[in-house]
Amino acid sequence: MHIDRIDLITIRMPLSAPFTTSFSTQTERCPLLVRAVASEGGETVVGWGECVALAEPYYSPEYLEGARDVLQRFLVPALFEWQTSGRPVTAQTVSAAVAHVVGHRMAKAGLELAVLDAQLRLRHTSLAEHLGVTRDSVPAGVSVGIEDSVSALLDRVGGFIDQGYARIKLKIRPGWDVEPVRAVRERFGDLPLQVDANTAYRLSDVPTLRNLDPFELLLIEQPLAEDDLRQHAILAQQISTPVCLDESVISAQTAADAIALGAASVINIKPGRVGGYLEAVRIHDLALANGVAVWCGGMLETGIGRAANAALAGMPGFTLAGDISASDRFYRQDITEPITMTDGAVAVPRGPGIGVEPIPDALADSTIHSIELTA
Ligand code: OSB
Ligand code: MG
Repeated sequence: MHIDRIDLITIRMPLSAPFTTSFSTQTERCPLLVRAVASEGGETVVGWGECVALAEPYYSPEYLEGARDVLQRFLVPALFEWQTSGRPVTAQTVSAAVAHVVGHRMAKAGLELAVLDAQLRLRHTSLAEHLGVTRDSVPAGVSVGIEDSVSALLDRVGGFIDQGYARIKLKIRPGWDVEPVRAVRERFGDLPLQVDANTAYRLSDVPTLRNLDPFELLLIEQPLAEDDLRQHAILAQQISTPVCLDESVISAQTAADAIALGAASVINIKPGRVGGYLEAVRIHDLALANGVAVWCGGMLETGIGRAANAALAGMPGFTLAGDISASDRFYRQDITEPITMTDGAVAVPRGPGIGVEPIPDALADSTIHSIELTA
């Protein structure tokens, strides 16, 4: 496969409602799409990837403009140099081609996905088939932001339950934890429910976190800081809610460390956070071998990343519902044909590659910045 050209396309998409977490309130999303034009044996295809870095470095060190800069100045040139020196460019070699760049996993993952999509399209294979996925659909969970009041939260959750979501995740932070969880349990009963703190607590908050025990949550996601693996292990001994890691797991190596330390009995796998779909698969395999449940997280993806996540989440170790919701959870208009939910599940895409592509008009209407890089 020859990569002829790579475009970095930044788009702006208004959110249908503000989304508040312990680290920020978002009203719009500006994803960076990676478009790879690739050819082989006289056939030319376009592969798409999505870099999930947020606009600000509040969830992880990466952010939109930084990701775009590192892609433009370091990652894409490194891939072209790798190709020019005669080494094969495939999704499996992207990580080696850019390994000398430290970190920047979301940027690397966006590039890898574009190359992977192109490669699979050239082989007329879907991502799901490539991953050995046999399921037709995956259960759809929804991540519900922090609201101004408990009654507003109950309205929001009720709306998602009416739509058929299979699992609800509540964002929490100190001052917005036990009360909203109790209210949701009282109103909606024993639905599959979990919480996500995005690092907002400390070990000294154990008494508060223990108050969540009676609600039999599926898990608490990332209660403590990203680099507090040992403290997560201590916390896991002191609460009955299973501890799940998100921000802390940036690679298969940290996943292995977290499992060995007892810091996580569940792992949220986000391909962007760990540097790509291939590393995500390695974490899946490791977790499966160790009896650790995994589920697929989300980063308010467009249809591009959402479709790829729906394929990944079909792998056998993904035994918990992911943050895999329909396009309309966040967007009135997606840039691809919308990802939809039927009977609480999202279909595993079966078309070539990731199975979706941007609708040209929708892409043009939302593009705010574009860079063309040629080999
Ligand atoms: O912590 O899982 C998270 C969104 C942005 C950044 C971090 C997180 C989230 C979500 C939303 O919870 C997941 C989604 O539905 O895309
Ligand atoms: Mg999370």
